[in-house]
Amino acid sequence: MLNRRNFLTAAVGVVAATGLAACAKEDDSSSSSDSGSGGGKKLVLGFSQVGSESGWRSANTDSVKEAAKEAGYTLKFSDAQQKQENQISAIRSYITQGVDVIAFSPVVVTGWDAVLKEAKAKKIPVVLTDRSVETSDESLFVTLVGSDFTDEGRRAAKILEKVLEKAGHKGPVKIAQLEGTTGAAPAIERAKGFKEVMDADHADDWKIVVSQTGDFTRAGGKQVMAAFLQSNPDIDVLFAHNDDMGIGAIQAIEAAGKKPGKDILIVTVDGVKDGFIAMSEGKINAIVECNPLLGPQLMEVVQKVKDGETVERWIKTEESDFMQDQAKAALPTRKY
Ligand code: GZL
Repeated sequence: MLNRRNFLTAAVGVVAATGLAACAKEDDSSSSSDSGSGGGKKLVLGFSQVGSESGWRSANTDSVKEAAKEAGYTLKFSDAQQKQENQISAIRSYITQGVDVIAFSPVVVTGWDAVLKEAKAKKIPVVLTDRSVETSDESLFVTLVGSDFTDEGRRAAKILEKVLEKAGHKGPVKIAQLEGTTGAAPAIERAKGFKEVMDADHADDWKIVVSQTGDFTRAGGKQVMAAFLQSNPDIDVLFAHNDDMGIGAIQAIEAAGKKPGKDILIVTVDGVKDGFIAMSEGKINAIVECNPLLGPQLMEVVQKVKDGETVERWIKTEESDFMQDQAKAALPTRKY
């Protein structure tokens, strides 16, 4: 995972990787490297997607496909159904096919070095999108196009302060946390960022009384929240790592005869349309946005990498945060 510490060490990686990309460019010099804008060989991009587990993921897939079409690239796309082995197989297949660039959103942070070394050996540059990986060899990927999940966790805690104040909550705060997919960068980092603020500013009044993965799905959120309510009926707040688990949890909260957004205050991450609808209905109290529309930025970077240009090590996306009273006004212009 990229953070300030390894950001600097990564700079070296960029040179190595760029050199790699340049090699890739050289290897391609035999065939014209035109990206299809005016004749010549179209850039071929191999993309391995996590799956279709959430509204965020669907919007992200649409953005990648539309942007590749717009750029005139040949896109080879695979849906891994949230299984790392499927992503590794897809990446191996792209290597065998000799694509120009490989891009993927790694379902979990570990277990990628072997296949990324195979791509490096074949001089195929790799771009991470959405989620990052943990690796000791920073030259195994050129850049990450995606959000700062740790900051999203901090933002969730900060906006929860506003939600609690608006709700007039006094005294200790018992928090349930619905975590994303175990081992996934957004799950690890959102929990880390939230805890940073909690430890710094709320060590004596906030407590995470229960925390478990709902795997970023609605079904997972509903099932785990129902179990939470059995073991911890006096939960004050739910922090869900994505809207879909929050929406699933709302169903469990209502089935238990409680009012989501009132009896249990809810903060989620993503900002998909259904999340905004739930917020406009008063069932979610605040949403920390995580932008899935990464396609255009990704295609721009892919072209630069193919052309052997130096790119930033982490290309972050712009994001906002929304309180419940902003939901209705924001809904008509939401792009996903
Ligand atoms: C975040 C992304 C996460 C979303 C979930 O960038 O990886 O995965 O928050 C999605 O909705 O399933």
